[in-house]
Amino acid sequence: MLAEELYRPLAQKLVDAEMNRREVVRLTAEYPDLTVEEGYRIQDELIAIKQEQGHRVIALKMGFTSQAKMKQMNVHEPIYGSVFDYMNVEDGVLHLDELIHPKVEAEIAFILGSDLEGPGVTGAQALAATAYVVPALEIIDSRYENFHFTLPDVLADNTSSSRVFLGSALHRPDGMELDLVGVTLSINGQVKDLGAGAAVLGHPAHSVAMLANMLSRKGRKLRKGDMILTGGITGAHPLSEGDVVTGMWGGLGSIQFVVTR
Ligand code: OOG
Ligand code: MG
Repeated sequence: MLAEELYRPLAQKLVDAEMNRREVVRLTAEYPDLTVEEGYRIQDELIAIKQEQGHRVIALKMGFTSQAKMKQMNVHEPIYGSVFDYMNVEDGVLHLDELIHPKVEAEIAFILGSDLEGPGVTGAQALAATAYVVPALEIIDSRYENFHFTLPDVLADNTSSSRVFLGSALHRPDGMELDLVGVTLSINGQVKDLGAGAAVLGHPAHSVAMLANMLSRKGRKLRKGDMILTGGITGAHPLSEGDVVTGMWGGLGSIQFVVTR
């Protein structure tokens, strides 16, 4: 069991790694018995540190909700983390100088129109509670060396949260078949990856339901107005200076950004 006094310093170590843009050795190298629960407790400390610094959570995110992501990172269990205000990029430019080894992945985000409280929330209930959906390109940037981690490590590291580009148009989900929405992810005009909403647990609304159910175990619930990133439909792709990245979603529009130093 991880000693009580270690949660804060381990969270601080990951906050520092992000701020200094320096990768660190995964926590399980030193603490091989770290559990999933302890990983979430370090994440809670990390969120508290950021909030003390004046940052605000703008979205929750699910991870490892598709085969593409689970296979790529060799983690086979859905996870959740937080996205902060400073991570939201609105000028279409990703600055490599601020990051370690960023990768991009295509997702669908939900914005709730009513509260959603587990346990036992279904995909249909999650969809009924959804006011809008919006496409998202998520930038993940593990603070760990070579992007190598185990499940407890990536939980402690706030699920590699780094940046997010959101589509500019909100779409009502009514009558939309989000499982059948096709997505392409292109870099410099070349399609690097593609998929459909169904890649995410059969339907991205299942990811929102799962999050509500996971949070209920901690006495938490999702609230009206909350935004949820439902997880990568595509695998994550590394980025280089000069790249022009384009995500296109059937019926939801597109997002483009450029990568600079
Ligand atoms: C962890 C974050 C996973 C997703 O959409 O599956 C994630 C990682 O892959 O580094 O954001
Ligand atoms: Mg993601």
